[in-house]
Amino acid sequence: MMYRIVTVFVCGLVLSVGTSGAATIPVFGPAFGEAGHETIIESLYSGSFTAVGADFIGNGDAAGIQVLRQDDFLFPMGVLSVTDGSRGTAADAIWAGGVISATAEARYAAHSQRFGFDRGNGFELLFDVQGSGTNVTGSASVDLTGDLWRWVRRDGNNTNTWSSDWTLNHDGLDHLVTYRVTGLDTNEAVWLLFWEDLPVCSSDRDYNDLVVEVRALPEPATLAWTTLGGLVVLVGYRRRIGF
Ligand SMILES: [Ca+2]
Ligand SMILES: [Ca+2]
Ligand SMILES: [Ca+2]
Repeated sequence: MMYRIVTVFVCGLVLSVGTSGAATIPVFGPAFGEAGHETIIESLYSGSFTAVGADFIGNGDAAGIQVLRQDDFLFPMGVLSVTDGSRGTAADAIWAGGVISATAEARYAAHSQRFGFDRGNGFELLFDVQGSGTNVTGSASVDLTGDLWRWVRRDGNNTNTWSSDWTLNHDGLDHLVTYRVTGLDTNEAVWLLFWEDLPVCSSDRDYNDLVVEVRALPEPATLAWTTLGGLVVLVGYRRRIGF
């Protein structure tokens, strides 16, 4: 198998694509006084985590929890299912299908932040983020069943709009680093979205400027069919036993 590396330099941006075509972008350490990804994850899930490659693995009170870095580039890019996507199935650019709730978890940035999505109708706001550090508020839920969308982060004054689909960003930078969180005591799919807010040539690429946790309920269609199946079974059972 031929090993191929493509390296692109734009204002110091380096993207390396390996044999599989999958790639992740580098995350730099946080600015002085800010929290990095590991610290933020530890505050979210109340335990100790260890960096293993680009992932964070829980131990101690967080044993069993894994925070798994998703692909930023994949060929083909694919569409990531918010309900059951996982690493290797699609890059984190375009998302599909589900009832989601999103909550702001951190903001380490001078700019104010807005968070929403675009399903082909332009920017739809989920919430404005109030506060800073991990003392932030902002949350919303929306039914995106049957939809395709890109996540969108904006400055509070609506400048510097960045899409999860980096091919749409005017500076060519991927502004979103995504993790899937597994091992939590929930049947929801849990994701962490870490955003970089500044354009490529002024960016410190710490990807902690806005952190959003997204939770997706199991597919309503699946629940509906499960419920319907249960009713059919119950009706058949009633007929057999005559009540
Ligand atoms: Ca990305
Ligand atoms: Ca930054
Ligand atoms: Ca920052």
